Amino acid sequence: MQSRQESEGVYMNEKDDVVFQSKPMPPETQSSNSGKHQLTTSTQNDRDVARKKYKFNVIISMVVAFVFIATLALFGVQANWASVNNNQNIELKENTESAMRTSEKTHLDMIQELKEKIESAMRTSENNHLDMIQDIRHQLQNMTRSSERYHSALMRNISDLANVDDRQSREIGILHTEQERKKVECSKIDRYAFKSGNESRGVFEIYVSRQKVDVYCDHSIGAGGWTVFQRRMDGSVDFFRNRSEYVNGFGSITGEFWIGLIPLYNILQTAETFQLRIDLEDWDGGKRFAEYSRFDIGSPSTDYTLTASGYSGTAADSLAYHNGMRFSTKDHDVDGESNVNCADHHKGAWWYKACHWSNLNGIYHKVQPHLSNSDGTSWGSWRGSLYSLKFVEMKIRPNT
Ligand SMILES: [Ca+2]
Repeated sequence: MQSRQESEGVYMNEKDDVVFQSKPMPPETQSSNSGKHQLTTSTQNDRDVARKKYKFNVIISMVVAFVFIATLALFGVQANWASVNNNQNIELKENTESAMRTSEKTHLDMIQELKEKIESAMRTSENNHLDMIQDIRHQLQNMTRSSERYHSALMRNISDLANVDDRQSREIGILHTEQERKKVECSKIDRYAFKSGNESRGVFEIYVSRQKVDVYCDHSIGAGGWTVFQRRMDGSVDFFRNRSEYVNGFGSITGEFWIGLIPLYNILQTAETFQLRIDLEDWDGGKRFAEYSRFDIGSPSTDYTLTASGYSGTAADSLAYHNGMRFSTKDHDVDGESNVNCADHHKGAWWYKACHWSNLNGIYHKVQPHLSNSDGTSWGSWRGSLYSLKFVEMKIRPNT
């Protein structure tokens, strides 16, 4: 049996390639060519080989085609699966994206809502805080102003007190020791401990302004214990002096003297209340006295304002007129007469008003009556203001 290819004829060229001929030669032509028998046998083999090659090639081609088709099919399935997967992925992606968009929108809405709430709360809180801060600021300003006023007033008071205390401490001094506290005036010391004189009248040692000083004690009157703070007896001491001299004292303890406003004030601080006695004597040998159950002088800041009350005695009261007045000197006019310097006009130093009923620190005139401006050592209620007394002694004693 011949194949279709045999019938149509196949020839090998010089290179043993299979050549197909569209019009094969007729068999008579081939068989009639006897001279070429060997060549014919060889050609037949070649044809067999060619057929085998052809079959092989056909098989290979079919296999290749099958493989190609199978591959195409496989790719098609894969493509189809890929397509399906791709669609599913797209759908999943879209769903996911949708869910994400929804979630994102929800979160954004929630965030926006929270943000608005926080901002609202912050605005409210801020307003409240601003109100509170403003309120606190006002309160602080008020407190600061009050504190400043209080501090200013306090500093003025402290300054005033410091000035007074400083002046008082300078002028008065402070008693410290037990000994100092015990021997502060004549009623506190043994009348036989005199330095000069005798147990009735004499010089004793006490502590005034933190220093030992001699005072003159009068134990001859009543129960004794009088501390003498002023004496006039012979005109040997000038009493027309300035404030500082009257503050600190001057004169001779056994003669004429003024103990000093500060020592006097200091002694007056040693007991609750003191009494005052004034002994007077005129040039005719007459003697009178005036006693006051309450006597005191104020601190330096009051200019030693006089307190004298509870008069008794024989000389009548020439001190009541001066009660409550400040102590004036010729260089320190704090009297009650605005048009006159009483101390200067009446040549003394006293609790002048306008101006006096007594002037026991005035000029010691030895001829009476003197006619010069009532400037003598006068006690008006006894010998009048134009009479200068021969003897004057002022003394104090604590009330018991
Ligand atoms: Ca005056």
